[in-house]
Amino acid sequence: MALLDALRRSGGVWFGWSGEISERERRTPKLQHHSALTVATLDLTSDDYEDYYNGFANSTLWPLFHYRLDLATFDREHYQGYLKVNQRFAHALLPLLKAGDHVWVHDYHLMACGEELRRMGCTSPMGFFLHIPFPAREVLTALPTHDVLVRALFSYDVIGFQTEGDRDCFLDYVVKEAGGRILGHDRVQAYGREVVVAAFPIGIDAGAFARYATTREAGEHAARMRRVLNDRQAILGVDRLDYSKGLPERFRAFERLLADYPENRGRASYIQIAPRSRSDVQDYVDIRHELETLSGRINSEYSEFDWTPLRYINRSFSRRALAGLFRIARIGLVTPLRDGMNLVAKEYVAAQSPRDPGVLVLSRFAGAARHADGAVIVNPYDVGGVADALQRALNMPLAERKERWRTLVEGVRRDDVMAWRESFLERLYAVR
Ligand code: GDG
Repeated sequence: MALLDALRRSGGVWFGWSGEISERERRTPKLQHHSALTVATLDLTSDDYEDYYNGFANSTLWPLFHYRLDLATFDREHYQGYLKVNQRFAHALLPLLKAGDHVWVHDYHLMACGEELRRMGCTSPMGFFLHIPFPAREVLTALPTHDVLVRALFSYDVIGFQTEGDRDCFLDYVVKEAGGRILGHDRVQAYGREVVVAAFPIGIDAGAFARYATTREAGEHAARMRRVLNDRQAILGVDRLDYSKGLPERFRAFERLLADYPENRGRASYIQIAPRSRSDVQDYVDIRHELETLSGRINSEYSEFDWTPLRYINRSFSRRALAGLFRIARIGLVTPLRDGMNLVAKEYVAAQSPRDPGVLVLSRFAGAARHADGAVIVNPYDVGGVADALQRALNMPLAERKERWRTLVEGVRRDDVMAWRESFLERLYAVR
């Protein structure tokens, strides 16, 4: 989404996994041409899907980088699968590159892709952007192959992180584990190379999202929701069903709100939209069961025949429908235990009506909290603290809501996806 319109304008190739599994290990990608944009994709084999995607990417790197050492598995076969797919992607990409091209690689699935491109003689300027947090050195070093992976990152010319905090963790590793040197002007030297390392906080297309919120589809969803709410206040969460998003803690915080502030019984409803993701990984099955149990408990304890406290929905909605729901929710509840940025927080802000904006309750552990002065910031582990914040937000006077929203929306509009993309590309284009 973030890159599509830039690629459409500048022309270029989007290259990645097709999302399909097939047993034939093709070396050449499938190409689809959309005027100046070419979409090139490769399928994964079922072994790749297990070892690379479900394995090293989503059962090792994802939990580890989100500080969940307890969930991370370390399996050599998974790691070999990760390297193999990264190499295969590099081999398939190389013939598509032309002189003067720039390569921008995204996220933890493809950290080792640049190294293979360089090994094959690719001299194009290459950038890498990590969408998820970069963990503290003490956490990263639990990964048996931490040094190989960080070394691989030094094949890129520009390494981008979501926040200064992530960048600092990376630099701490490079200096203390790899004997690297920080040279100033975002330049860092290690493993015999000099690269740019900087923070580029990602944003959204705020204008487009605000427009979604006033479309007919948005209005229809908002009206349906209003009918069931029947003048009650809505607390809304929208997250991929992932253990990093802090959903069990969030359910408990809502339960605590009803217990500690009983005036909200029959007056506030919590709607949680959580489309399933990575359902082949056991930890995702486990969290689903935990949430089903919790929502059942809360609803059976507090429901009235004319009031359902918690609506927990496991399917996805269109972006316009989401925008409509965001607009009428009094609280946008975004409480990940760790998150690179969290775009839902920004989308909630963009979708609000200036005349009657809602309140963003945001975890301090989301990258988005770094530039969110108008939000009510919470510690998601502190269930009672989140319940107190919900109570405060539910009772916040209109004048304060407006003031907080104005501060927030200014940031969301200024640090939008275009600014993110341009600031990264500027650094990449400056590479000689
Ligand atoms: C990773 C990092 C970083 C959600 N439900 C539906 C739906 N969504 C959309 C949201 C939002 C996107 O998915 C989720 O983005 P997040 O940023 O919240 O989280 P991750 O998926 O974990 O993304 C994260 C991000 O990369 C970007 O760098 O911010 O930290 O983890 O746009 O609205 N979209 C639709 N239906 C749904 O039901 N259409």
